[in-house]
Amino acid sequence: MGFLHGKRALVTGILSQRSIAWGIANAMHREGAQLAFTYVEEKLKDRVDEAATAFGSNIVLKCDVTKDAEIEGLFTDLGKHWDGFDILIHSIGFAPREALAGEFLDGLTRENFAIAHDISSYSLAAMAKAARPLMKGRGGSILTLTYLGAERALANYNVMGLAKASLEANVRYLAYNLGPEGTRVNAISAGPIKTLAASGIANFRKMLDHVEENAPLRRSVTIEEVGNAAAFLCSDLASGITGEVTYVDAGYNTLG
Ligand code: 0WD
Repeated sequence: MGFLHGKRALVTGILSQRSIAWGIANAMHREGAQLAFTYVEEKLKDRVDEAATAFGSNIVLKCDVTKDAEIEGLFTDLGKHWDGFDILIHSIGFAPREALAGEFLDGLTRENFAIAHDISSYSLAAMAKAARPLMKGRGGSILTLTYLGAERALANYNVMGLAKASLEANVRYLAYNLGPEGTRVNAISAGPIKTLAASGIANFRKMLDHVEENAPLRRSVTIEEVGNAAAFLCSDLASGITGEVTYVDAGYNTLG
């Protein structure tokens, strides 16, 4: 029996089989969790339907996190399938492409800043708030994905680094807020992985090559490795861990 047997998990952010969320869903399915999924817009629904089928689920719900009504509606709809659930995977991030290339100040506008923070950080707290009645008192777990650019100035990551710094603070405040009712909140800081979102970052291949040459493991990480760590962090095996950022990056962050 898998270590997530009996757990129900809502997975956001599946866009393709390359998505980090795919690796997470795969590991959670293997460990016995029941899964539900979200999609952002109608034209992407078919892909998410395919993922759901692959993981034995028929719960696929719409949620564009820029819309309050869709966040509320998501959990109202989920409540019709499940009277409660245990795991919320937030694998959502976005910044306008022009903000993810070249100089930080060149791509900086009030609008780019707002969009990056709204979709990549605010959405975690907004989803946690709307999910609260369904997650309360179950020993549940919320997990998001962050990146080293939150703590270090990295070329091209720019305004997304600010949004990820906000996201990591968000994890700590949510963990403090939801801890008394038994819900844990954590982040995985993943090393660079070639996904659709990553391809929006200028010179992404260079970042990947640099990690592969220099990380202690001399390679990058896979969505399977992030998925395994996510399954652990959201399981009862990690019942003492909350408010943390866990690195799954082949050790890259430990370099001086
Ligand atoms: O190297 C990487 N790939 C890393 C990614 C390293 C470290 C962290 N991350 C983070 C990302 O910043 C993101 O938070 O992991 C998370 C998942 O990213 P991913 O798996 O790399 O990317 P992808 O498969 O493209 O999924 C991200 C998704 C969106 O895809 P697009 O390409 O459409 O932006 O976030 C979702 C969407 O599925 N998303 C939204 N979901 C709900 N409402 C919205 C929205 N408004 N916008 C984007």
